[in-house]
Parts: sequence; C-alpha cells; structure tokens
Amino acid sequence: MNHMTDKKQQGIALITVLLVLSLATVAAVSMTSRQQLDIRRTTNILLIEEAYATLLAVEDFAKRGLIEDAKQSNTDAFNDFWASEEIQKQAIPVGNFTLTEFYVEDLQGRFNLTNLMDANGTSVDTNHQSNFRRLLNEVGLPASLVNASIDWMDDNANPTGNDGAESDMYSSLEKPYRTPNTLMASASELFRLHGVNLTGLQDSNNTNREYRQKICMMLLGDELVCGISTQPDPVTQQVASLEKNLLISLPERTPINVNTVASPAIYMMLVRGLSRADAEAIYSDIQISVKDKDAKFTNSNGFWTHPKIQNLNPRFPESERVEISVSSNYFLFRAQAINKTNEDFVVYLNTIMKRTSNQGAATTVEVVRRSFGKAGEI
Ligand SMILES: [Ca+2]
Ligand SMILES: [Ca+2]
Repeated sequence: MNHMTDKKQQGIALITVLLVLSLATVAAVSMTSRQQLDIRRTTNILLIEEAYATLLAVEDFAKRGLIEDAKQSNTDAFNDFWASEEIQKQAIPVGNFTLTEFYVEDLQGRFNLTNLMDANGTSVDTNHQSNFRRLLNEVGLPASLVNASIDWMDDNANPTGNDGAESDMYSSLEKPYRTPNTLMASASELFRLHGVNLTGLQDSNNTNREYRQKICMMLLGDELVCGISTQPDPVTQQVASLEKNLLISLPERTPINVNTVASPAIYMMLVRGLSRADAEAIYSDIQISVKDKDAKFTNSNGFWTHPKIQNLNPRFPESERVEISVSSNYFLFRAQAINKTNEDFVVYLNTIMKRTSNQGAATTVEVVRRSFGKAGEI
C-alpha cells in the first residue's frame, strides 16, 4: 500500500515539475514576443518621429518659398513658382523616408465660410450669403446649407430664414449635439449640418451620401479619400467628376483672389448672371498666365471691367460685389513622407499657413493649422 502511495506521490511531483516547466516556457515565450512587440513599437515611434521632423523641415522650406515669392511680385497667380507642377513632382530622400507629393494651394481661390458673417462675427453678410447659394446651386448641393452654416456660426438661437437650423434641430438627433455659435474651426464641420449630417436610419440615404461626397471633394479634392470611384460608370461610361477645392474655413474674412480661383464656378459665384461658358473663358485666361505673365489680373478693377463681366446684360450691380484681390495671405501646404523599406508606411502633413507682408516690415509666414496623419485632412 505504501509502495503505491510513493508511486502516486512521484507521479504528482512529476506532473508539478512539468506544469512549472510549461508555465516557465509560456512566460519565456510571452516575454520574448512582448519584447519583439516593444522593439517593433519603439521602431515605429522612432520612424514616425523621424517622419514628423523631416516633414516639419520641408514645411519650413515652403514657408521660405512663400516669403521669397512675396519679394518677387505683389500678385499671386498660377505663374508663381509655388504653383509649378515641377515642384509637386520632386522626391527628396531623407534618412529612412522619401519626401514627396508636395502641394501648395492658394486658399483664397476658394470660398471662405467665415465670409458669411460680418467682421464682428454677429450679423450676416448678405452678399456672401447670395454668393454661397449660387456656388451650392452650381455644384448641385441644397441651398439650405447656406442658412444652416450661418446658424452654426451666429451667436443666436433663432433659425435664419425658412431653412436655417439651430440647436433645436440637432438636439433631437439620436446622437444629439448643439451649434457651436462661433466660426468653424475647420470646414469639415459642414458634415454636421442639417441636410447632410448622419441621422441614424437616414445613413443609408443615397442622396445624403452623394451630398457628403460632393462636400468632401469641395474640401479635400481627393477621389480616394472621398470614396469616389475613378472607374467609368457601367451605364453612362463616365467617370464621376466633382468640383474640387471650392470651400475652406479661415480664421478671418478674406477676399477671393481672382487670379487663383479653384474653378470657373468661383467666377459664377462672384458674378450673378455670368454663364458657365463665359466663366470658363475667363478661367482659361488665368491658366495661360503660366506662360504669359501679362494674362493675370493686376488689380481688382481689372476683373470687374473684364469684357465678359462688364458687358453682361442686365449689368451686374456694384452693390452686389464682394471684396476680391489679386494677391493672397492664406496657403495650404501638403507633403508625404514615405518609408523607403515599407511603402505602406506613409505620414501625411497638411498645413494651413498665413503670410503677412506689412509695408516696410519683413514678410512672415506662420502656421494657422497643422495636421499629421490622414491624407487630405484640413
Ligand atoms: Ca441663427
Ligand atoms: Ca446660432
């Protein structure tokens, strides 16, 4: 009987030893894989830091370029070197990355949502209100977005017109929110507006989806980011082409630079009654200014007295003109840092810059907003 107990105890000891051994093995394996994860994580952090540092360096280079540009001329147009496609195509290897896809855009070629409010940010600028309505109509977006944008920004809780939307409208949603009642920090706040926001069951609404894609293209101008197919439609054989880069929200009111408009639609927005064909004719004039330095507008009057505008019948009244310019202060700079060994490792930089050139004083360029990470974010 004792003999049996001894054997049983030996058996238990053996099992215990095996158990301890297997636990130790599991611990060792998990420590090793944890260590590998740590190494991986640290490597990634170092790589991202490196990408940030190189992108910031190239951003600084862009700032210097804009300062240099201000010395060369008092106007900003498509024949300025920052708009050159040669710059965009450059690829600069730095450390573990290749810096590429450089993009500089004059943001004053877009409609600035801040212009909807007067300088105090309290009452509505009715000329810009009409302009925005024309622009939305031109791209097939609902006009109600005009008053919804105003209510989003104005400091009261009274809906503007028949189609405005204040907090009452948004507080009844499945995920309720309120209007900020201040200027938009980013134009992407448009996606929260009544008429295009996601409202539970309506998420599958195709009209809503189409509106959101249009707004996305007007903000970011990137088919891939906006989920727009670049394949021809099986029925119409046409590739979806939506108006790009028409909207922005800047921290202050800005005139539209008529030399760098994002699309003929901006001219149609500025001038009531201007046809698409005439807007395209003016637009092609500023495009050829890349070769012909004299084709750009050298002052605002040059635009208003352009034959296509001056000869409109009925005439476009002066009282409906908004402030325009032939030079700009706000620019968008984009770049990508692509890892040399892993092309899927891409860090994006999107920076909104403000250039100020005061008489006599040195020109400065400061960063207004900067985002790392997502493609196209502004
Ligand atoms: Ca209001
Ligand atoms: Ca409001």
